[in-house]
Amino acid sequence: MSRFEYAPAPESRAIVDIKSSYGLFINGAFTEATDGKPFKTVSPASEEVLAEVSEAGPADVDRAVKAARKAYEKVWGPMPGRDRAKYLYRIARLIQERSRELAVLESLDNGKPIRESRDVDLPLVAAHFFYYAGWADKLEYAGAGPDPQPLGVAAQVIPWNFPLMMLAWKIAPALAAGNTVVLKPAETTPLTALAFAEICQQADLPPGVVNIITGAGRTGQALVEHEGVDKVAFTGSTAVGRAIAKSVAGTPKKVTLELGGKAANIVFEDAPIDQTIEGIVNGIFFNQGHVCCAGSRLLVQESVYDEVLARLKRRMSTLRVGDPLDKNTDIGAINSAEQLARIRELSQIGEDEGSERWSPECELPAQGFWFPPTVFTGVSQAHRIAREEIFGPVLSVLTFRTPQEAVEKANNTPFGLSAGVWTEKGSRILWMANQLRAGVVWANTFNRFDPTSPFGGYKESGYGREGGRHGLEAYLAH
Ligand code: TAP
Repeated sequence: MSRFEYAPAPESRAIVDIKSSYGLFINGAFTEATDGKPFKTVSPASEEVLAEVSEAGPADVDRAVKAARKAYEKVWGPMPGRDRAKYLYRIARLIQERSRELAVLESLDNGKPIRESRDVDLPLVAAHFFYYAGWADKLEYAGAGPDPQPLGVAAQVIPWNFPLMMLAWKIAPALAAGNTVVLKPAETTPLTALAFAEICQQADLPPGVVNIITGAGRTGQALVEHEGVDKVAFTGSTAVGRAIAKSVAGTPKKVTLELGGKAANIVFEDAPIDQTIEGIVNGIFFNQGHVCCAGSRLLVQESVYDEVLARLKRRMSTLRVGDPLDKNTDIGAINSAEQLARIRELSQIGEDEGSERWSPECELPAQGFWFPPTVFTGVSQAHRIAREEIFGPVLSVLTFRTPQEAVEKANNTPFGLSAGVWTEKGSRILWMANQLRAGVVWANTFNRFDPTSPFGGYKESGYGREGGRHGLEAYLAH
């Protein structure tokens, strides 16, 4: 595969104002970390250092939790829901106003194509705040009884794949329900969370209601283990989720975990073929496959296997990999060198275990972290690429003959976050949706999100739901 020089699109880069260094956002102001060292955040597309960011140590975590506690007790908890709603609406509008800039910042720090951050992430982020703003004065209908009460201080730890969207999923329902928050973004993608801190200032949100502390895993650990925290909300890997569940066991803290996935995307012989091919591509190559609910296991009915594969490969050959800030880019950069190493390692294991690997001819930039769209055929259920989350643009294809066999194969995973079904038959969609052990089942579409829909997993994909009325329950005392 050839490599070319990467030159970021200058005109879009110009609309963001990235400072050379950032402090922590505690009690409504940016402050220096007292006991951590700064770290660098880089653009994964160019490896350019974007900014230096503070690492919060235990004393900083303590300051942030205390600020959140004070704001909860003195201001936010007692505030009438209709007044909390005003702040949330204001935040939603500011996100809309700054959405171009936030989309560019997200693409720079994360590596995702601007078309996705601009047309998917940012509209959903704003929609999430609008949606939960509407709930703030209607909590008695949230399903937590006639007199729902907030939990207190929420510790929220999020991953790098949808930095601002995961922030919105966490912060909007927590604030609507009357909680205050301390949020830690992922180490590789802190910049949009810090821009969100500025938005909280612009919105005149009372100090301490939202605190953003940056850092690596140990900052997250210190935060969730802090005894001043009432609620832990985590999105990330199953391994870290398990460690968090253990660390809070025996404490009064309430926990929700959104963890990994290995979704089956199931194609029946009567599926509308053009739409299905687009759905397969969107299912696995959206956001470089850094998607917990990615359709990473394609199950194709044997009778249409040859046709689906041929058309999928043809479509994959048209995908453009490269500059995240170029509006024509379909697949951006892999978020970090570590993630790239993991994708490479699992892909090599796929070959070693006997699956056939295919990628289209594709030029990759010389600097940065890149992986071509890849499909593995001849995959069996025992192969690691069929069982483990790769979290990259890598699709494993398996086949089935009967709907029953499709269900058995789809459910043969420790995960249970999402699944997709492609068929013309409505009765089959309903039957499959009942049989599949997955929190979300998409029919003739994939990776579709909406703030009104609950989202979350079965089995090792975690517990609790985010989105919709159910997303509020996680932040209310029952
Ligand atoms: P993780 O390594 O689990 O990191 C997630 C967050 O937890 C990061 O902010 C991380 O900090 C922090 N963290 C790491 N160790 C911690 C600890 N011991 N205690 C508390 N916090 C800790 O996952 P990732 O690599 O960022 O994200 C990829 C994973 O997230 C995938 O498995 C994916 O499936 C899952 N994911 C799930 C969902 C849903 S909705 N189910 C959504 C997105 C992603 P650092 O980044 O600084 O290490």
